[in-house]
Amino acid sequence: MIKLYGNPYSRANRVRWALEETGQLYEEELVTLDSNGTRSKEFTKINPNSRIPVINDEGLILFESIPICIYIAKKYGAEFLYVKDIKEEGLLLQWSVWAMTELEKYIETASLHMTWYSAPQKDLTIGENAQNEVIRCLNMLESTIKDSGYIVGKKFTIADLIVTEVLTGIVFAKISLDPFPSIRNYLKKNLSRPAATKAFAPDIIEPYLK
Ligand SMILES: N[C@@H](CCC(=O)N[C@@H](CS)C(=O)NCC(=O)O)C(=O)O
Repeated sequence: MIKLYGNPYSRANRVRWALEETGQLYEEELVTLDSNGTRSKEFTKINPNSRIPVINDEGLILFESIPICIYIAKKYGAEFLYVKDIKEEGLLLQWSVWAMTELEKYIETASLHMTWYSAPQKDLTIGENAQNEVIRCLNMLESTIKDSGYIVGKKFTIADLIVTEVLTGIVFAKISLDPFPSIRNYLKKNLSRPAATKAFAPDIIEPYLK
């Protein structure tokens, strides 16, 4: 059985959702983000990078959430979560990497400075600059999904799952989705999937189901 090391308020959510989509049996070991969890000696033996998520699939230990999701999609969901055409694969990988290195990076910075930090760490200028970058990313995404409702081709793929899961953090970046109707519909539709309902703690997806 696949083992997931994660917790319900972490990037493990995208991996748990991918596993739920495939219907594979898996078990999750809860790992906290502290010296008893990610930073413990025991966990560092599993992931020397001291981060969750990690999976163990038949002895293969993988860390980094995006490659894990793509591995799960290709191995266990190739017919429905992945694509066959090499050009579509290029686009799927492009948007998946973009979700982490662009969208997520700016959502995280905006969230830290607009919601989580207090003085003296809180810096509204850094927060507002990051919000502007998120809005730039949202404009790109809005025009990409406007016609088909999907990132690649005409079906839900692992790229939609990754982008959607990254966007579940946007409430903390204090950015309204009102100017982005396609993205609002996209989040509602994707987070209403039965596998998403099973994968997420209800309070995480609730703001996007209205
Ligand atoms: N790029 C990594 C980032 C993983 C990451 O930052 N995970 C956080 C939880 S969401 C973590 O494990 N932090 C450990 C800690 O703060 O000790 C991925 O996408 O898997």
